[in-house]
Amino acid sequence: MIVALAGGVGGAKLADGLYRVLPPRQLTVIVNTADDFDIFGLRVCPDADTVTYTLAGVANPATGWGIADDTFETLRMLGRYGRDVWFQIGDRDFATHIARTERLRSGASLTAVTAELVTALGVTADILPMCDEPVATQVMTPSGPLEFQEYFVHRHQSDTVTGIIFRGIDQARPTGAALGALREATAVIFCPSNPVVSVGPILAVPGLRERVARHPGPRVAVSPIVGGRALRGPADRMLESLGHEVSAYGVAALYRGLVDGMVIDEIDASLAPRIEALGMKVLIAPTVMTDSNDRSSLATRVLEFCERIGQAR
Ligand code: FO1
Repeated sequence: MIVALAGGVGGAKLADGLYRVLPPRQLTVIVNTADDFDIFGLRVCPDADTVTYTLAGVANPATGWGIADDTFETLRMLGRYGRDVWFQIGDRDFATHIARTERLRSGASLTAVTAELVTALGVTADILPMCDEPVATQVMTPSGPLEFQEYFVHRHQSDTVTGIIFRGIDQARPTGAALGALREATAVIFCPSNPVVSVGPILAVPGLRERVARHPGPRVAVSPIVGGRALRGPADRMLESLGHEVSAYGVAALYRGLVDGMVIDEIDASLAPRIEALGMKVLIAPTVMTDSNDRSSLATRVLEFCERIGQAR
């Protein structure tokens, strides 16, 4: 069993590669839930849905999130009723949030509901929320604290980030399913997701960081920073304003003590000695995934790297 830790679109791409190259039922993805929020009375879980839709082969290829060929009639009507419609939810995507919210209100856990949605879409990987309790990322900015989607979508990540808070994290607990998957894991893979607001909340669930730190099998991270820039999203600007080096080395430094190996892009090959000096092995590989072949190739390279690290232990 391979456990992958993932956030949004970049993480979903590598998770998809792993899903394609691993034997059936050998992948568990633990997803960030600190981007989750309520809108129009519905619970929306962007990262869980992005991973689920991607593995199900129904994700919108243009955005990476949402559903391919979705229509937006419900949102248009909500706009006519005067609702603020900055968060683009398609009609089919709405169905996911309605189904989830209904089950959560009837008392089901987020883990159980997510499993139902994943199964209904024909995905045979396990996709596990990092915890069942609500956790919400708050972004500190010079204009004051912002809820994550307000910062990310509504304000287009244009604010300088001076701090991050995961509200509710102290009450969060690792789920039995996540702990069970980690117990079974032959390797743990940190997907190329934002280390601060995607992988960060997963590791902030009390007990999970420690669990990963003492994991007996190989643990490998793929850098989401390539050539000093985030492939998508605000990770580069966030790292900089929070005082971290904006490079694959900066990401490796954040994961020190948690991973045995870093996968960095060919363009960053010169960073290898500094990353090795952190006590990590380095794999230099093409990490930019533009199509499904890239996803599978990178996943294969990452799994081989895990195997080599495992054998050398
Ligand atoms: N991201 C956007 O940039 N704009 C949107 O309008 C938007 C809508 C949306 C709807 C459902 C969903 O599951 C995700 C959506 N996302 C949107 C993506 C998402 O908010 C972010 O990519 C993640 O939270 C960051 O990982």
